[in-house]
Amino acid sequence: MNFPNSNAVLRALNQFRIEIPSWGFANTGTRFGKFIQPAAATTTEEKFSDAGQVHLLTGVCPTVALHVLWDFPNGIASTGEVQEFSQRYGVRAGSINPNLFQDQEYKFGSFGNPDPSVRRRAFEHTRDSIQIARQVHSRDISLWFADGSNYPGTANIRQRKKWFEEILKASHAELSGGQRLLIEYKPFEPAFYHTDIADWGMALHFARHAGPQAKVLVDTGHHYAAQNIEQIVAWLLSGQMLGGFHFNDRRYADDDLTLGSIDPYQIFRIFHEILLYESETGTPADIAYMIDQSHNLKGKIEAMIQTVTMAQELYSKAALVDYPALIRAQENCDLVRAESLLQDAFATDVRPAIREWRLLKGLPADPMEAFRQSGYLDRISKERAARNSQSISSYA
Ligand code: PSV
Ligand code: MN
Repeated sequence: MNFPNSNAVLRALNQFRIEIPSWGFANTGTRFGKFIQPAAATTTEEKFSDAGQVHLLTGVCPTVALHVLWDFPNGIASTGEVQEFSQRYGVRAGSINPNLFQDQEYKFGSFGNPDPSVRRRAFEHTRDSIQIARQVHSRDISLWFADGSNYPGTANIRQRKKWFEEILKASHAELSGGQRLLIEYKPFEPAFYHTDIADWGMALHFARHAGPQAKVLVDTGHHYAAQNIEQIVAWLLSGQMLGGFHFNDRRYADDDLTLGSIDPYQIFRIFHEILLYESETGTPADIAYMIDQSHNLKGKIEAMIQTVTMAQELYSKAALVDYPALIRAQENCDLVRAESLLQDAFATDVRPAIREWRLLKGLPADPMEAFRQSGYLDRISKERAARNSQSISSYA
């Protein structure tokens, strides 16, 4: 390898794992419509099969995030088959995502709904999801809420905050020892006036109030355009409140674009804050790295391999920062030197080192090429085309 500190890259690659979302393999769209792909997964088994391919070729995606409503069609009764798929396709169940936004009851919210029977139902679904997570040996339950309102004066913001506090605390009480509740925030969409958990401060408040096993989940797409996400990350790390990430990229809002496609330096800076924290404290940060992307136009499996590869590259680059030199430069207010240390690491071409690492691990040097050569896409396109074309006609 032709750069200093290349061992840091190998160490980083050995420890880096990233979770892929089951919904990234399914047909998705925008509110203007869906473009159906012949190879898209329509069953939980197919999602496991596709996730298994990504892990087989990259070696760093051993878990798949599951959405309860979409992947456990019979609720807790589906856990047996999920375990079977896990065995068959070589990827474990990862974070479990309750769905508190899709059913008609949730039109005016879930934990923040003025109707106590809906709040009760939302709590029960969360409790069942925690039980599902236990059954499939999964640690994290990721909570995202669409709750909010569209017009001033239509919702009692303080009252809803209180309901959230109560139900999150009651949900936390359902966790077993090793489990965690991850609380995600988002400033807007689908609510366009107020959102009940709009930013990291609100998520942090709710997590602290819920109990010690609750942490904050940062979805990189859930910020206003100019927000300094790495600062949020640094603050959450310093309070041991950062539980996980949903990675994706964006140009305007929650665009669900491929990680690093628009602003790779931002993801690098996020990884830098984490690796700096780990190097200074001497302890690994207990963070679940997850991808939250569903590609509407790109081939889904290719897009996932592209994302995972990019995540590895950016993480490896961040591992190249020379910390002693950085700390010296910061102490001396040597601004250009300090900034250059980040820029030099970011500019390093780590791809040859990653290829070497893959070969060392018995993985294909180029997972994308290996996927294209594998014939998997042709096979599933043929097998799934009929079902997917039916969904075109039912959609029209
Ligand atoms: C909402 O925008 C979100 O980021 C949440 O994490 C959901 O679980 C996911 O997207 C899929 O809808
Ligand atoms: Mn998300």
